[in-house]
Amino acid sequence: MGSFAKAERLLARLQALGEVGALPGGGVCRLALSQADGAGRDLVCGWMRAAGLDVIVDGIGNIFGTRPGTQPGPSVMIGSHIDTVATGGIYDGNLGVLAGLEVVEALDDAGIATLKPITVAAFTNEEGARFAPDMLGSLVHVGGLDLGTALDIVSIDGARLGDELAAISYAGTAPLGAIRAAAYLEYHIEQGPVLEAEGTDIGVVEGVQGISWTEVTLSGRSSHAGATPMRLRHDAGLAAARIAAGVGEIVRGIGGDMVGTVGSLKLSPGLVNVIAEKAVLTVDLRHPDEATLRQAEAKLAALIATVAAAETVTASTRTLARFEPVAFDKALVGSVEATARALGLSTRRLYSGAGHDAQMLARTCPAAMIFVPSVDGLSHNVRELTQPGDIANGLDVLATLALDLAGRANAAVVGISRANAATGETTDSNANLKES
Ligand code: HGY
Ligand code: MN
Ligand code: MN
Repeated sequence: MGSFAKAERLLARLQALGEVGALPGGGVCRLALSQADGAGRDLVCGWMRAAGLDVIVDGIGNIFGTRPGTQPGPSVMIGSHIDTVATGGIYDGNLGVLAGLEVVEALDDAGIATLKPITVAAFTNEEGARFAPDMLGSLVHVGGLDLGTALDIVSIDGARLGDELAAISYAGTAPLGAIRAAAYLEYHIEQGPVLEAEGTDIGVVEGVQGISWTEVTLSGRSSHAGATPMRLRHDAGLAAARIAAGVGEIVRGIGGDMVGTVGSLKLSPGLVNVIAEKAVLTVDLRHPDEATLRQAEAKLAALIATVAAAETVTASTRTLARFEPVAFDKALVGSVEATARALGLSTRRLYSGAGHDAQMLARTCPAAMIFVPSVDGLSHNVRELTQPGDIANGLDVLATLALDLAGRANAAVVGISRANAATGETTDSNANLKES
């Protein structure tokens, strides 16, 4: 059945963008505001401009490409991100941005004018892997973090965000919030095992679980690994290991949907025969229920205090990200579901385990997400893969729903020019402009 959009061009662009920052052996590394991210941005902006979109960049580097509608006013926004983690795949985020581009180009190909503008958005630093917090660009876009504070954030490699943004020439001049969205759609891979395990085509995302990122710094005293009796040690390494193990116990103790991750753990001086004087580790806790997430955070704080006392080290913590669970607009979620089913696709509702820009846009307009299956439930892994047929399914849902939301301004005519897209007039004199 399908839609007016076709997956071939989208699949080719996913591969082409995946070449930017490609890792030997597969996967991609385009950490936010790196040179590779800059090159990826240049490629996507080039495609947007070639498609005739009006491209603007705001002060945090968010990119917006707009196809005009016949009526001025808020856009139907289709967005996601093109930055990746260091061992990322070619689909996470990129799929949503490039599918949005495909939708607007397919509208052109079909000669369809829309009432509302359609804007394709690529938000800065969604991953948060290099600069915390995650979903930073969309958070600034919706006014959840002021620009000055964001520009002064320092990365895990010691760089200032504003300097890195300028270094890749994406410190834009467009005012924040310049593009207002009437509705926001984000098409994304599930990044988990649910859809594949159930053989379901489309995930109808009801919301995003709460996220809590904490950086824990433990300070002890370095001394000789052999000559120092255990009773005299201030071993930051042992304390960090005990906390990391304790996170697993807390999470398993709460059970259910609770997840917790110690993704980064650095010891210094980090030598085989030196008791670590310093340890810095990150703890990522998530749960769909805010009260349960807070319970886990309280247990973590108690664990840190207990271990620090037992190992006679000092502990300090810094919150890197903290977002409460977000429920998407019920009516729009229902439209995702109805659109998918009308296309003959199977659906199931679920909450997103991963964070997404949609959870920020949801603060300002109805937002919803479309998920497609991840092979082996893998993401944030160079083996990330979603099958072409699944990508086509999600694109059909996105394209159909986006057109519904934007409203059709004309019957399909041949040869609509970019200049006339805003009026719905045709350049093809033979075309019969039928009332739509
Ligand atoms: O961390 C996340 O959930 C997302 O990948 N930024
Ligand atoms: Mn993502
Ligand atoms: Mn991600």
